[in-house]
Amino acid sequence: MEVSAIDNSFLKHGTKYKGILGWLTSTDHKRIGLMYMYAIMIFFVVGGLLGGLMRLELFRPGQDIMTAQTYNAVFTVHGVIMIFLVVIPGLAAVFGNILMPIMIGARDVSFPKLNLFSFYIYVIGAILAILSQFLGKGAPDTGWTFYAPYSTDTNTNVVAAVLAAFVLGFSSILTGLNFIVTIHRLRAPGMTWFKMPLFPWSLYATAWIQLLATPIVGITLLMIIAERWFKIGFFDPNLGGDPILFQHLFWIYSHPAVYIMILPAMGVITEIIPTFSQKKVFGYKAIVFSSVAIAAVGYLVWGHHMYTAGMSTTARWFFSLLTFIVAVPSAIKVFNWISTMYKGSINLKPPFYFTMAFVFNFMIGGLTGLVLGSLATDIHVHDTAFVVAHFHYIIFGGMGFAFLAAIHYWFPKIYGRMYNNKLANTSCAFIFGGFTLLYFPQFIIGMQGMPRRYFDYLPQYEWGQVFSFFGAIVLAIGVIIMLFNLFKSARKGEIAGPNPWGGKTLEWTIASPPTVENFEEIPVITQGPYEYK
Ligand code: HEM
Ligand SMILES: [Cu+2]
Repeated sequence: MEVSAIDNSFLKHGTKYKGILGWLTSTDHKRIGLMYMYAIMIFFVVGGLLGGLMRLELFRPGQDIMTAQTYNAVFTVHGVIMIFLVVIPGLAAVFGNILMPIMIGARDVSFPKLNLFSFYIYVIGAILAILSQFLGKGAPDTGWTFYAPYSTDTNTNVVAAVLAAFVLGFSSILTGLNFIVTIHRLRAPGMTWFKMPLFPWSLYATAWIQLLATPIVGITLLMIIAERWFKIGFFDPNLGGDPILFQHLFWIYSHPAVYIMILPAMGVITEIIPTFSQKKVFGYKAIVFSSVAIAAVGYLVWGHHMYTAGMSTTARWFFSLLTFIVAVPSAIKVFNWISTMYKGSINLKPPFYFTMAFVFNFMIGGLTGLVLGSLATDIHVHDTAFVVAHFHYIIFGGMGFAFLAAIHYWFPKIYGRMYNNKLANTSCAFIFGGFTLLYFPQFIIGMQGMPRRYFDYLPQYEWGQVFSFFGAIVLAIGVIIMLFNLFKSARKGEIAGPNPWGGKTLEWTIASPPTVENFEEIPVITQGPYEYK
Protein backbone atom coordinates (compact mmCIF):
# COMPACT_ATOMS: atom_id res chain seq x y z
CA MET A 1 0.00 0.00 0.00
CA GLU A 2 2.77 2.39 0.85
CA VAL A 3 4.63 1.68 -2.37
CA SER A 4 1.62 3.18 -4.10
CA ALA A 5 2.33 6.44 -2.28
CA ILE A 6 5.50 6.58 -4.38
CA ASP A 7 3.58 5.67 -7.52
CA ASN A 8 1.03 8.42 -6.92
CA SER A 9 3.64 11.02 -6.08
CA PHE A 10 5.06 14.06 -7.81
CA LEU A 11 8.13 11.94 -8.59
CA LYS A 12 6.09 9.83 -11.00
CA HIS A 13 3.50 12.33 -12.19
CA GLY A 14 4.41 15.64 -13.69
CA THR A 15 3.30 17.41 -16.80
CA LYS A 16 1.91 15.89 -19.95
CA TYR A 17 5.48 14.91 -20.87
CA LYS A 18 7.26 11.83 -19.58
CA GLY A 19 10.81 11.39 -18.35
CA ILE A 20 13.38 14.17 -18.45
CA LEU A 21 11.16 16.48 -20.47
CA GLY A 22 8.48 16.09 -17.82
CA TRP A 23 10.95 17.46 -15.29
CA LEU A 24 12.36 20.23 -17.47
CA THR A 25 8.89 21.63 -18.22
CA SER A 26 7.39 21.08 -14.80
CA THR A 27 6.09 24.01 -12.81
CA ASP A 28 5.64 21.83 -9.71
CA HIS A 29 7.56 23.55 -6.91
CA LYS A 30 8.85 20.20 -5.66
CA ARG A 31 10.29 19.18 -9.01
CA ILE A 32 11.87 22.59 -9.48
CA GLY A 33 13.42 22.35 -6.03
CA LEU A 34 14.85 18.93 -6.83
CA MET A 35 16.28 20.17 -10.13
CA TYR A 36 18.05 22.94 -8.23
CA MET A 37 19.31 20.33 -5.80
CA TYR A 38 20.86 18.12 -8.46
CA ALA A 39 22.42 21.14 -10.20
CA ILE A 40 23.78 22.49 -6.95
CA MET A 41 25.25 19.12 -5.99
CA ILE A 42 27.13 18.99 -9.28
CA PHE A 43 28.51 22.49 -8.79
CA PHE A 44 29.40 21.70 -5.19
CA VAL A 45 31.48 18.74 -6.33
CA VAL A 46 33.19 20.84 -9.05
CA GLY A 47 33.86 23.68 -6.60
CA GLY A 48 35.09 21.16 -4.06
CA LEU A 49 37.54 19.63 -6.54
CA LEU A 50 38.97 23.09 -7.22
CA GLY A 51 39.32 23.58 -3.46
CA GLY A 52 41.14 20.24 -3.33
CA LEU A 53 43.58 21.42 -6.02
CA MET A 54 44.32 24.50 -3.93
CA ARG A 55 45.03 22.35 -0.88
CA LEU A 56 47.31 20.16 -2.95
CA GLU A 57 49.30 23.18 -4.12
CA LEU A 58 49.54 24.44 -0.56
CA PHE A 59 50.63 21.09 0.85
CA ARG A 60 54.28 22.16 0.55
CA PRO A 61 55.80 25.64 0.29
CA GLY A 62 56.91 26.65 -3.17
CA GLN A 63 55.35 25.91 -6.55
CA ASP A 64 54.15 22.35 -6.88
CA ILE A 65 51.29 21.60 -9.23
CA MET A 66 50.33 25.00 -10.69
CA THR A 67 51.64 28.48 -11.39
CA ALA A 68 50.67 31.49 -9.33
CA GLN A 69 48.45 32.70 -12.16
CA THR A 70 46.60 29.39 -12.32
CA TYR A 71 46.22 29.44 -8.56
CA ASN A 72 44.59 32.88 -8.79
CA ALA A 73 42.18 31.57 -11.40
CA VAL A 74 41.40 28.46 -9.35
CA PHE A 75 40.48 30.32 -6.17
CA THR A 76 38.43 32.81 -8.18
CA VAL A 77 36.44 30.08 -9.89
CA HIS A 78 36.14 28.15 -6.64
CA GLY A 79 34.74 31.27 -4.95
CA VAL A 80 32.41 32.25 -7.77
CA ILE A 81 30.97 28.73 -8.02
CA MET A 82 30.58 28.20 -4.30
CA ILE A 83 29.14 31.64 -3.50
CA PHE A 84 26.95 32.39 -6.50
CA LEU A 85 25.99 28.90 -7.66
CA VAL A 86 25.90 26.92 -4.43
CA VAL A 87 25.37 28.76 -1.18
CA ILE A 88 23.33 31.81 -2.21
CA PRO A 89 20.62 29.80 -4.00
CA GLY A 90 21.27 26.66 -1.86
CA LEU A 91 18.69 26.40 0.86
CA ALA A 92 16.04 28.79 -0.42
CA ALA A 93 15.89 27.41 -3.94
CA VAL A 94 16.09 23.77 -2.91
CA PHE A 95 14.29 23.32 0.40
CA GLY A 96 12.38 26.59 0.18
CA ASN A 97 10.91 25.45 -3.10
CA ILE A 98 10.26 21.89 -2.08
CA LEU A 99 8.85 22.57 1.38
CA MET A 100 7.74 26.14 1.95
CA PRO A 101 4.44 25.85 0.03
CA ILE A 102 3.63 22.60 1.85
CA MET A 103 4.51 24.04 5.24
CA ILE A 104 2.10 26.93 4.77
CA GLY A 105 -0.62 24.64 3.40
CA ALA A 106 -0.45 25.70 -0.26
CA ARG A 107 -0.57 23.70 -3.49
CA ASP A 108 2.29 25.60 -5.11
CA VAL A 109 4.01 28.98 -5.09
CA SER A 110 2.06 31.99 -6.31
CA PHE A 111 3.77 32.11 -9.71
CA PRO A 112 4.74 28.58 -10.72
CA LYS A 113 5.85 29.56 -14.23
CA LEU A 114 8.01 32.36 -12.89
CA ASN A 115 9.51 29.76 -10.59
CA LEU A 116 10.53 27.57 -13.53
CA PHE A 117 11.78 30.68 -15.32
CA SER A 118 14.00 31.51 -12.32
CA PHE A 119 15.47 28.03 -12.57
CA TYR A 120 16.33 28.58 -16.23
CA ILE A 121 17.91 31.94 -15.46
CA TYR A 122 20.00 30.12 -12.87
CA VAL A 123 21.06 27.58 -15.50
CA ILE A 124 21.97 30.33 -17.99
CA GLY A 125 24.01 32.11 -15.31
CA ALA A 126 25.75 28.87 -14.44
CA ILE A 127 26.61 28.21 -18.09
CA LEU A 128 28.06 31.71 -18.39
CA ALA A 129 30.10 31.17 -15.24
CA ILE A 130 31.53 28.00 -16.69
CA LEU A 131 32.18 29.58 -20.09
CA SER A 132 34.08 32.40 -18.39
CA GLN A 133 36.75 29.81 -17.71
CA PHE A 134 37.31 28.98 -21.32
CA LEU A 135 36.40 32.04 -23.38
CA GLY A 136 38.86 34.78 -24.23
CA LYS A 137 42.16 35.37 -22.56
CA GLY A 138 42.17 33.04 -19.60
CA ALA A 139 40.10 32.40 -16.52
CA PRO A 140 39.24 35.39 -14.33
CA ASP A 141 41.74 35.96 -11.52
CA THR A 142 40.17 38.67 -9.40
CA GLY A 143 38.72 36.65 -6.55
CA TRP A 144 34.95 36.41 -6.17
CA THR A 145 34.84 40.03 -4.96
CA PHE A 146 35.93 41.49 -8.34
CA TYR A 147 37.68 44.41 -6.63
CA ALA A 148 38.41 47.42 -8.81
CA PRO A 149 40.82 48.64 -10.09
CA TYR A 150 42.29 45.17 -10.70
CA SER A 151 39.07 43.81 -12.19
CA THR A 152 38.84 46.71 -14.61
CA ASP A 153 42.47 46.32 -15.70
CA THR A 154 43.30 42.62 -15.80
CA ASN A 155 43.05 41.16 -19.29
CA THR A 156 41.60 37.85 -18.12
CA ASN A 157 38.00 37.06 -18.83
CA VAL A 158 36.34 39.05 -16.08
CA VAL A 159 33.40 40.23 -18.17
CA ALA A 160 31.86 36.80 -18.59
CA ALA A 161 32.21 36.00 -14.89
CA VAL A 162 30.69 39.33 -13.91
CA LEU A 163 27.84 38.83 -16.38
CA ALA A 164 27.23 35.40 -14.91
CA ALA A 165 26.86 36.85 -11.43
CA PHE A 166 24.60 39.54 -12.87
CA VAL A 167 22.30 36.99 -14.51
CA LEU A 168 22.25 34.80 -11.42
CA GLY A 169 21.08 37.84 -9.47
CA PHE A 170 17.84 37.90 -11.44
CA SER A 171 17.12 34.34 -10.48
CA SER A 172 17.60 35.27 -6.85
CA ILE A 173 15.40 38.37 -7.08
CA LEU A 174 12.55 36.52 -8.80
CA THR A 175 12.63 33.65 -6.34
CA GLY A 176 12.52 36.15 -3.49
CA LEU A 177 9.59 37.96 -5.06
CA ASN A 178 7.74 34.70 -5.61
CA PHE A 179 8.25 33.64 -2.00
CA ILE A 180 7.11 36.97 -0.57
CA VAL A 181 3.88 36.89 -2.56
CA THR A 182 3.32 33.22 -1.78
CA ILE A 183 3.74 33.73 1.95
CA HIS A 184 1.45 36.76 1.93
CA ARG A 185 -1.26 35.23 -0.22
CA LEU A 186 -1.30 31.47 0.03
CA ARG A 187 -1.16 30.57 3.72
CA ALA A 188 -3.86 28.05 4.63
CA PRO A 189 -7.00 29.43 6.24
CA GLY A 190 -6.35 30.07 9.92
CA MET A 191 -2.57 30.26 9.53
CA THR A 192 -1.94 33.71 10.95
CA TRP A 193 1.57 35.15 10.73
CA PHE A 194 2.38 33.84 14.19
CA LYS A 195 1.05 30.38 13.44
CA MET A 196 3.42 30.04 10.51
CA PRO A 197 6.34 27.62 10.96
CA LEU A 198 9.77 29.17 11.40
CA PHE A 199 11.45 27.89 8.23
CA PRO A 200 8.95 29.84 6.07
CA TRP A 201 9.53 32.81 8.37
CA SER A 202 13.27 32.65 7.76
CA LEU A 203 12.65 32.42 4.01
CA TYR A 204 10.40 35.44 4.22
CA ALA A 205 13.11 37.52 5.88
CA THR A 206 15.64 36.22 3.35
CA ALA A 207 13.38 37.02 0.43
CA TRP A 208 13.32 40.71 1.34
CA ILE A 209 17.11 40.78 1.29
CA GLN A 210 17.12 39.06 -2.09
CA LEU A 211 14.63 41.55 -3.45
CA LEU A 212 16.18 44.73 -2.05
CA ALA A 213 19.93 44.05 -1.99
CA THR A 214 20.54 42.04 -5.16
CA PRO A 215 19.81 44.92 -7.60
CA ILE A 216 22.71 46.82 -6.04
CA VAL A 217 25.25 44.18 -6.94
CA GLY A 218 23.65 43.90 -10.37
CA ILE A 219 24.31 47.57 -11.09
CA THR A 220 27.79 47.36 -9.57
CA LEU A 221 28.73 44.49 -11.83
CA LEU A 222 27.47 46.38 -14.87
CA MET A 223 29.62 49.31 -13.75
CA ILE A 224 32.68 47.04 -13.92
CA ILE A 225 31.82 46.11 -17.49
CA ALA A 226 31.18 49.73 -18.41
CA GLU A 227 34.48 50.72 -16.86
CA ARG A 228 36.34 48.06 -18.81
CA TRP A 229 34.70 48.72 -22.15
CA PHE A 230 34.14 52.46 -22.15
CA LYS A 231 36.58 53.78 -19.54
CA ILE A 232 33.70 55.64 -17.92
CA GLY A 233 35.60 56.65 -14.81
CA PHE A 234 33.48 55.16 -12.03
CA PHE A 235 36.44 53.61 -10.29
CA ASP A 236 39.56 54.95 -12.00
CA PRO A 237 40.96 57.96 -10.10
CA ASN A 238 42.66 59.19 -13.27
CA LEU A 239 39.21 59.68 -14.74
CA GLY A 240 37.72 61.11 -11.55
CA GLY A 241 36.51 57.78 -10.18
CA ASP A 242 37.12 56.12 -6.84
CA PRO A 243 38.12 52.45 -6.32
CA ILE A 244 36.73 52.50 -2.79
CA LEU A 245 33.32 53.24 -4.28
CA PHE A 246 33.41 49.76 -5.76
CA GLN A 247 34.00 48.20 -2.36
CA HIS A 248 31.11 50.13 -0.83
CA LEU A 249 28.71 49.08 -3.57
CA PHE A 250 29.93 45.51 -3.57
CA TRP A 251 29.62 44.99 0.17
CA ILE A 252 26.27 46.79 0.43
CA TYR A 253 25.02 43.69 -1.36
CA SER A 254 27.52 41.09 -0.33
CA HIS A 255 27.27 41.56 3.38
CA PRO A 256 23.46 41.12 3.34
CA ALA A 257 24.14 38.19 1.00
CA VAL A 258 25.80 36.33 3.85
CA TYR A 259 22.41 36.48 5.56
CA ILE A 260 20.79 35.10 2.41
CA MET A 261 23.02 32.12 3.10
CA ILE A 262 22.59 31.80 6.83
CA LEU A 263 18.98 32.82 7.60
CA PRO A 264 17.36 29.86 5.83
CA ALA A 265 19.98 27.64 7.49
CA MET A 266 18.85 28.92 10.86
CA GLY A 267 15.28 28.26 9.75
CA VAL A 268 16.05 24.63 8.95
CA ILE A 269 17.73 24.14 12.32
CA THR A 270 14.72 25.71 14.02
CA GLU A 271 12.49 23.05 12.43
CA ILE A 272 14.72 20.12 13.29
CA ILE A 273 15.42 20.88 16.93
CA PRO A 274 11.77 20.87 18.15
CA THR A 275 11.02 17.68 16.19
CA PHE A 276 14.04 15.84 17.55
CA SER A 277 13.46 17.11 21.08
CA GLN A 278 9.68 16.59 20.87
CA LYS A 279 9.31 20.00 22.44
CA LYS A 280 7.64 23.22 21.52
CA VAL A 281 10.20 25.67 20.19
CA PHE A 282 11.39 27.98 22.93
CA GLY A 283 10.74 31.66 22.22
CA TYR A 284 8.88 31.40 18.91
CA LYS A 285 8.41 35.14 18.62
CA ALA A 286 11.99 35.91 19.63
CA ILE A 287 13.11 33.72 16.73
CA VAL A 288 10.78 35.48 14.30
CA PHE A 289 11.87 38.94 15.39
CA SER A 290 15.54 38.01 15.42
CA SER A 291 15.26 36.85 11.78
CA VAL A 292 13.63 40.11 10.83
CA ALA A 293 16.20 42.06 12.86
CA ILE A 294 19.10 40.25 11.20
CA ALA A 295 17.62 41.00 7.80
CA ALA A 296 17.15 44.67 8.66
CA VAL A 297 20.34 45.49 10.58
CA GLY A 298 22.36 43.33 8.18
CA TYR A 299 22.11 46.17 5.65
CA LEU A 300 24.05 48.53 7.87
CA VAL A 301 27.29 46.72 8.59
CA TRP A 302 28.97 46.31 5.19
CA GLY A 303 31.81 48.64 6.15
CA HIS A 304 33.38 45.97 8.37
CA HIS A 305 34.89 44.50 5.20
CA MET A 306 36.68 47.78 4.56
CA TYR A 307 38.40 48.74 7.81
CA THR A 308 41.78 48.65 6.08
CA ALA A 309 40.61 50.11 2.77
CA GLY A 310 40.85 53.76 3.73
CA MET A 311 37.64 54.89 5.41
CA SER A 312 37.30 57.70 7.91
CA THR A 313 37.83 56.76 11.54
CA THR A 314 34.26 57.71 12.40
CA ALA A 315 32.90 55.44 9.70
CA ARG A 316 35.09 52.61 10.94
CA TRP A 317 34.09 52.69 14.58
CA PHE A 318 30.46 53.14 13.66
CA PHE A 319 30.51 50.08 11.41
CA SER A 320 32.25 48.19 14.18
CA LEU A 321 29.51 49.14 16.65
CA LEU A 322 26.75 48.15 14.25
CA THR A 323 28.48 44.83 13.59
CA PHE A 324 28.33 44.01 17.27
CA ILE A 325 24.65 44.88 17.32
CA VAL A 326 23.84 42.45 14.50
CA ALA A 327 25.54 39.67 16.44
CA VAL A 328 22.86 39.93 19.15
CA PRO A 329 19.95 38.41 17.23
CA SER A 330 22.18 35.51 16.12
CA ALA A 331 23.04 34.82 19.73
CA ILE A 332 19.33 34.93 20.61
CA LYS A 333 18.73 32.08 18.21
CA VAL A 334 21.46 29.91 19.66
CA PHE A 335 20.01 30.53 23.10
CA ASN A 336 16.56 29.51 21.88
CA TRP A 337 17.78 26.31 20.22
CA ILE A 338 19.54 25.20 23.36
CA SER A 339 16.56 26.10 25.53
CA THR A 340 14.31 24.11 23.20
CA MET A 341 16.43 21.02 23.74
CA TYR A 342 16.51 21.48 27.50
CA LYS A 343 14.65 18.59 29.13
CA GLY A 344 13.42 17.40 25.75
CA SER A 345 13.36 13.73 24.80
CA ILE A 346 16.17 13.86 22.27
CA ASN A 347 16.08 11.48 19.32
CA LEU A 348 19.69 10.84 18.31
CA LYS A 349 19.29 10.33 14.56
CA PRO A 350 21.38 11.62 11.66
CA PRO A 351 19.50 14.93 11.13
CA PHE A 352 20.07 15.74 14.78
CA TYR A 353 23.81 15.04 14.60
CA PHE A 354 24.16 17.30 11.58
CA THR A 355 22.19 19.92 13.48
CA MET A 356 24.48 19.76 16.48
CA ALA A 357 27.49 20.10 14.20
CA PHE A 358 25.83 23.17 12.76
CA VAL A 359 25.30 24.80 16.15
CA PHE A 360 28.87 24.08 17.21
CA ASN A 361 30.46 25.37 14.00
CA PHE A 362 28.16 28.34 13.80
CA MET A 363 29.17 29.41 17.28
CA ILE A 364 32.87 29.27 16.40
CA GLY A 365 32.18 31.13 13.15
CA GLY A 366 30.09 33.76 14.88
CA LEU A 367 32.51 34.35 17.73
CA THR A 368 35.45 34.70 15.35
CA GLY A 369 33.20 37.08 13.42
CA LEU A 370 33.31 39.28 16.49
CA VAL A 371 37.11 39.20 16.40
CA LEU A 372 36.85 40.45 12.83
CA GLY A 373 34.07 42.90 13.54
CA SER A 374 36.09 44.58 16.20
CA LEU A 375 38.14 47.25 14.53
CA ALA A 376 41.45 46.76 16.29
CA THR A 377 41.71 42.98 16.02
CA ASP A 378 40.57 42.98 12.40
CA ILE A 379 43.51 45.17 11.42
CA HIS A 380 45.75 42.35 12.59
CA VAL A 381 44.00 39.42 10.91
CA HIS A 382 42.44 41.11 7.88
CA ASP A 383 43.22 39.22 4.67
CA THR A 384 44.81 36.31 6.51
CA ALA A 385 43.85 32.66 6.74
CA PHE A 386 41.90 33.63 9.87
CA VAL A 387 39.25 35.20 7.63
CA VAL A 388 39.22 32.09 5.46
CA ALA A 389 38.64 29.97 8.55
CA HIS A 390 35.92 32.33 9.82
CA PHE A 391 33.77 32.29 6.74
CA HIS A 392 34.26 28.61 6.05
CA TYR A 393 33.12 27.91 9.60
CA ILE A 394 29.95 29.85 8.95
CA ILE A 395 29.33 29.02 5.32
CA PHE A 396 30.36 25.38 5.23
CA GLY A 397 30.19 24.57 8.93
CA GLY A 398 26.93 26.49 9.23
CA MET A 399 25.02 26.73 5.99
CA GLY A 400 26.62 23.57 4.58
CA PHE A 401 25.84 21.45 7.61
CA ALA A 402 22.31 22.90 7.73
CA PHE A 403 21.91 21.79 4.11
CA LEU A 404 23.03 18.28 5.03
CA ALA A 405 20.77 18.31 8.08
CA ALA A 406 17.90 19.38 5.82
CA ILE A 407 18.57 16.58 3.32
CA HIS A 408 18.62 14.00 6.08
CA TYR A 409 15.53 15.50 7.73
CA TRP A 410 13.31 15.77 4.66
CA PHE A 411 14.75 12.91 2.62
CA PRO A 412 12.02 10.46 3.67
CA LYS A 413 9.40 13.09 2.82
CA ILE A 414 10.85 13.81 -0.59
CA TYR A 415 11.59 10.26 -1.74
CA GLY A 416 9.23 8.28 0.47
CA ARG A 417 12.20 6.12 1.44
CA MET A 418 14.66 5.89 4.29
CA TYR A 419 18.44 5.97 4.13
CA ASN A 420 20.81 3.83 6.15
CA ASN A 421 21.18 5.49 9.56
CA LYS A 422 24.56 3.98 10.33
CA LEU A 423 26.08 5.12 7.07
CA ALA A 424 24.55 8.56 7.55
CA ASN A 425 26.08 8.83 11.02
CA THR A 426 29.44 7.63 9.70
CA SER A 427 29.37 10.23 6.94
CA CYS A 428 28.45 12.91 9.47
CA ALA A 429 31.42 11.95 11.66
CA PHE A 430 33.82 12.03 8.70
CA ILE A 431 32.49 15.31 7.37
CA PHE A 432 32.60 16.97 10.77
CA GLY A 433 36.02 15.57 11.65
CA GLY A 434 37.47 16.40 8.23
CA PHE A 435 35.95 19.85 8.33
CA THR A 436 37.49 20.60 11.72
CA LEU A 437 40.90 19.30 10.72
CA LEU A 438 40.72 21.34 7.52
CA TYR A 439 39.67 24.72 8.85
CA PHE A 440 40.64 24.98 12.49
CA PRO A 441 44.41 25.20 11.83
CA GLN A 442 43.70 28.09 9.46
CA PHE A 443 42.62 30.20 12.45
CA ILE A 444 45.98 29.64 14.06
CA ILE A 445 48.27 30.17 11.10
CA GLY A 446 46.10 33.13 10.16
CA MET A 447 46.75 34.76 13.50
CA GLN A 448 50.42 34.00 13.00
CA GLY A 449 50.33 35.89 9.72
CA MET A 450 49.59 33.46 6.87
CA PRO A 451 48.01 35.68 4.21
CA ARG A 452 44.95 34.47 2.29
CA ARG A 453 44.93 33.96 -1.48
CA TYR A 454 48.69 33.30 -1.64
CA PHE A 455 49.93 30.24 -3.45
CA ASP A 456 53.23 30.14 -1.57
CA TYR A 457 54.16 30.65 2.08
CA LEU A 458 56.93 30.69 4.65
CA PRO A 459 57.95 27.32 6.11
CA GLN A 460 56.53 28.11 9.57
CA TYR A 461 52.97 27.78 8.23
CA GLU A 462 53.56 24.38 6.70
CA TRP A 463 52.22 22.34 9.62
CA GLY A 464 48.83 24.05 9.36
CA GLN A 465 48.61 23.50 5.62
CA VAL A 466 49.49 19.84 6.04
CA PHE A 467 46.74 19.35 8.63
CA SER A 468 44.32 21.12 6.33
CA PHE A 469 45.26 18.89 3.44
CA PHE A 470 44.52 15.72 5.37
CA GLY A 471 41.34 17.30 6.70
CA ALA A 472 40.24 17.85 3.12
CA ILE A 473 40.77 14.17 2.36
CA VAL A 474 38.77 13.00 5.38
CA LEU A 475 36.03 15.48 4.43
CA ALA A 476 35.94 14.20 0.86
CA ILE A 477 35.61 10.61 2.08
CA GLY A 478 32.66 11.68 4.23
CA VAL A 479 30.96 13.40 1.29
CA ILE A 480 31.42 10.32 -0.88
CA ILE A 481 29.93 8.03 1.78
CA MET A 482 26.99 10.39 2.16
CA LEU A 483 26.28 10.71 -1.55
CA PHE A 484 26.53 6.94 -1.95
CA ASN A 485 24.06 6.41 0.90
CA LEU A 486 21.57 8.98 -0.37
CA PHE A 487 21.65 8.01 -4.03
CA LYS A 488 21.25 4.35 -3.24
CA SER A 489 18.46 4.96 -0.73
CA ALA A 490 16.50 7.26 -3.02
CA ARG A 491 15.91 4.25 -5.26
CA LYS A 492 16.09 1.26 -2.95
CA GLY A 493 15.67 2.47 0.62
CA GLU A 494 13.04 1.09 2.97
CA ILE A 495 9.60 2.67 2.65
CA ALA A 496 9.52 5.54 5.12
CA GLY A 497 5.87 6.30 5.82
CA PRO A 498 4.48 9.82 6.15
CA ASN A 499 5.98 10.88 9.47
CA PRO A 500 9.12 8.99 10.53
CA TRP A 501 10.35 11.61 13.05
CA GLY A 502 7.06 12.54 14.71
CA GLY A 503 7.06 16.06 13.27
CA LYS A 504 4.11 18.41 13.72
CA THR A 505 4.37 20.83 10.80
CA LEU A 506 2.08 20.33 7.80
CA GLU A 507 4.50 18.47 5.54
CA TRP A 508 4.35 15.51 7.95
CA THR A 509 0.56 15.26 7.62
CA ILE A 510 0.64 14.38 3.92
CA ALA A 511 1.87 11.36 1.98
CA SER A 512 5.59 10.68 1.44
CA PRO A 513 6.44 11.58 -1.26
CA PRO A 514 3.74 14.25 -1.64
CA THR A 515 1.25 14.05 -4.48
CA VAL A 516 1.40 16.65 -7.24
CA GLU A 517 -1.30 18.66 -5.46
CA ASN A 518 0.27 18.24 -1.99
CA PHE A 519 -3.08 18.29 -0.15
CA GLU A 520 -6.31 16.61 -1.11
CA GLU A 521 -8.04 19.26 0.90
CA ILE A 522 -6.39 22.44 2.11
CA PRO A 523 -6.12 22.14 5.90
CA VAL A 524 -7.64 24.69 8.28
CA ILE A 525 -5.15 25.79 10.90
CA THR A 526 -6.25 26.21 14.49
CA GLN A 527 -3.04 25.94 16.49
CA GLY A 528 0.63 26.84 16.35
CA PRO A 529 3.11 24.70 14.39
CA TYR A 530 4.98 23.06 17.27
CA GLU A 531 2.33 21.72 19.63
CA TYR A 532 4.32 18.89 21.19
CA LYS A 533 3.29 17.62 24.59
C1 HEM B 1 26.08 35.03 9.50
C2 HEM B 1 26.83 34.35 8.69
C3 HEM B 1 28.14 34.87 8.16
C4 HEM B 1 28.64 34.58 6.95
C5 HEM B 1 28.00 33.68 5.91
C6 HEM B 1 29.89 35.28 6.81
C7 HEM B 1 30.67 35.27 5.67
C8 HEM B 1 31.82 35.98 5.50
C9 HEM B 1 32.62 35.99 4.31
C10 HEM B 1 32.32 35.24 3.01
C11 HEM B 1 33.67 36.79 4.53
C12 HEM B 1 34.85 37.01 3.59
C13 HEM B 1 34.61 38.05 2.59
C14 HEM B 1 35.79 38.16 1.67
O1 HEM B 1 35.93 37.35 0.74
O2 HEM B 1 36.60 39.07 1.89
C15 HEM B 1 33.52 37.33 5.86
C16 HEM B 1 34.36 38.24 6.43
C17 HEM B 1 34.04 38.92 7.58
N1 HEM B 1 33.05 38.60 8.49
FE1 HEM B 1 31.68 37.21 8.29
N2 HEM B 1 30.15 35.97 7.96
C18 HEM B 1 29.09 35.75 8.81
C19 HEM B 1 28.94 36.24 10.07
C20 HEM B 1 29.69 37.21 10.61
C21 HEM B 1 29.47 37.82 11.89
C22 HEM B 1 28.36 37.40 12.87
C23 HEM B 1 30.39 38.78 12.01
C24 HEM B 1 30.60 39.73 13.14
C25 HEM B 1 29.88 39.78 14.23
C26 HEM B 1 31.20 38.77 10.83
C27 HEM B 1 32.25 39.62 10.57
C28 HEM B 1 33.07 39.56 9.47
C29 HEM B 1 34.10 40.51 9.19
C30 HEM B 1 34.45 41.72 10.01
C31 HEM B 1 34.73 40.12 8.00
C32 HEM B 1 35.87 40.81 7.27
C33 HEM B 1 37.16 40.27 7.71
C34 HEM B 1 38.29 40.87 6.94
O3 HEM B 1 38.35 40.70 5.71
O4 HEM B 1 39.13 41.50 7.58
N3 HEM B 1 30.77 37.79 10.01
N4 HEM B 1 32.39 36.79 6.44
CU1 LIG C 1 30.09 41.18 6.41
